[in-house]
Amino acid sequence: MASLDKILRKGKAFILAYDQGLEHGPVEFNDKNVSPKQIIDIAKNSGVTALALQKGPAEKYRKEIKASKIPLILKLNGKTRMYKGEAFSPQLCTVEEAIKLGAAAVGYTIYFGSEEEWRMLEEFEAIEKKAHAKGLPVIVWSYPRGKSLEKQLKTQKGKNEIMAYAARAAFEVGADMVKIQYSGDPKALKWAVKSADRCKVVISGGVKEGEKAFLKDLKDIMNAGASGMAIGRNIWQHDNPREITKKVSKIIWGRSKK
Ligand code: FBP
Repeated sequence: MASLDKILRKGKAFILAYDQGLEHGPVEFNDKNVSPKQIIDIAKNSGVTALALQKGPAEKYRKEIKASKIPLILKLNGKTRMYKGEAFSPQLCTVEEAIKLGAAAVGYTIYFGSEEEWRMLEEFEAIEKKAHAKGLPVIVWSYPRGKSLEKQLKTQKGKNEIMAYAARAAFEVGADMVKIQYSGDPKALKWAVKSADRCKVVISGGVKEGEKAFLKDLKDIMNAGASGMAIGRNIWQHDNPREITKKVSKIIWGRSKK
């Protein structure tokens, strides 16, 4: 198993996600967060253990990322919101490019359940093999999606089952860490973490929420045994990103049970 040590502190991760420029578009940004430079500044000496980027920003801000000493997670696939077909996220970057950019880990989204699932599994298999041969850990953004899941994802029971399946499927295909979306049920998350076995589970931040609700979820998530968070909008869309970053770090390292 490739070591995740570079992106963990005391076994926990706080990943700052900034691939939304491709996934959602600049509609998510404002004058304070539209540049990767601003995000690197938020992450510096803040408790953040890694920054997740697409290839373009990672290449153009290579010098700043290196100087910040924040480990880089390079996302190897992605898609835009302009695309309306059955969920599919094609590979945009290789393991070799990630290594050249000094990445500490690579990330890949799999939309389990999509009609295109097999294509992502094929691409992922090649990436996982290459990355592990080079000692690079692999993180799966495990986001079950697609027409076949629409009905199941409408109920809490369905959401819980799918969350655990997302975590387990990533473990089965060789991921070292899996990033899943929280169903809102801490007991179900505990089962998802157990299902992921030796694959570490981090939770994705989601759309910007009120701070109180966001921090409450975060406490529940850490107490359920997650290994950390991979947050984007709830940090850099916050009025005071440095302040919320500190609060998140305090919960990740201060309050969790394991
Ligand atoms: P957020 O914390 O902003 O939700 O970011 C997490 C993330 O996984 C990003 O890495 C990614 O760009 C985005 O969510 C994808 O979200 P979706 O596919 O749900 O639009």
